[in-house]
Amino acid sequence: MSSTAYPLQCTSLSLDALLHQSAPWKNNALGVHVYATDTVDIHTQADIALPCMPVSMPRLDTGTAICEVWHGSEPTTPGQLDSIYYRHDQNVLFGVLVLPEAGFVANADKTPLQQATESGYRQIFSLLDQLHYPHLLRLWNYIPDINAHSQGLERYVQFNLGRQDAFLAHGRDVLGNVPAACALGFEQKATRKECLTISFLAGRVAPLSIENPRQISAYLYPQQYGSRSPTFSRASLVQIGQEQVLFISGTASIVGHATLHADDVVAQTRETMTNIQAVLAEANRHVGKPGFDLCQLNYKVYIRHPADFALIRNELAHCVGDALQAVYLQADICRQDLLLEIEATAGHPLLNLSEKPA
Ligand code: 3EB
Repeated sequence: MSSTAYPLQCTSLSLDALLHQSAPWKNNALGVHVYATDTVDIHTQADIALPCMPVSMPRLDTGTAICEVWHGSEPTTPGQLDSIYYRHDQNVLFGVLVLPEAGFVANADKTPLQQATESGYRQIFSLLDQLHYPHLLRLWNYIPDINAHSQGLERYVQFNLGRQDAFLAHGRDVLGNVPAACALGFEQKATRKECLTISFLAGRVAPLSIENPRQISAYLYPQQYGSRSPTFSRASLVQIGQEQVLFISGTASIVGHATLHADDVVAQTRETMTNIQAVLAEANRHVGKPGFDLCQLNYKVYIRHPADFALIRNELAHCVGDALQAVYLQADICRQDLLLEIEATAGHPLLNLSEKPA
């Protein structure tokens, strides 16, 4: 945790600390991601007074919920547009949408999830236009039952259709200049309908979209993964004030466009880290020395089978070393044969004048 005056930071803390402890940066908070098994509580915690994205994913490294607060170095302004709750400062806009599919009726052309996705992304683009934050930096997409099929289509494919349609409808690039993202699934519970849940960071300076030379760009994946390719880049390098922030998208054991090591979770972990290393090397071509290093990143590790947790953590510690900072969540990955996905973030002063974060 740190309180240096960085223009964009993410601080992790418990729900209790978020609600009850005071910290100077709380005045500068933009919004929060809450990963917790029972997110019912969170919906009723109106006193958070922050855009809050509840994601119902169990944490595997400890039993407790984790809150990740995005904050800057100046007070923020709140607002709401349609389904989006947002806050912004001069540099960045953070927003959250929770979209029930029940609000949409299946028709001959589009499934409810596809419509919910398209509607959510259209709302995001309208907000960015209205508030003049034209550039999407990073998106987090959480999709109920991502691996299931409905109306003859895999639900992740439905999501990709709706997402790309919205990009095209707003005249946005679907090749090259696209934001960093992740797309994970969680279980639809019998007792409560989970919702398509999306959060995003947008800014005023265009990010640099980074690709991985070991992988085909996701926006060029062949049709076997769906008639519309996923609209995301492997990473985005963003300038925010005097800081550079690197958002590495969800990364998996994919080389070219194919999944490797379908039945070997340790090999998938190693391949994923080789991919992250390759993305870092690409990013570092655009960053002043010394550049980003594996041991500076904050990782989030999505694991399909909880029983694989220890194997994955050990392999990751082996790749990164003692400085490893990671949160581990149980989640569904968008391809059935992927056993894990890892995303990461790092900040870096543009000038070496600023203090280093603690
Ligand atoms: C992959 O590389 C793994 O659809 O937004 C990773 C990051 C993945 C983002 C998305 C999907 C997405 O294809 C899956």
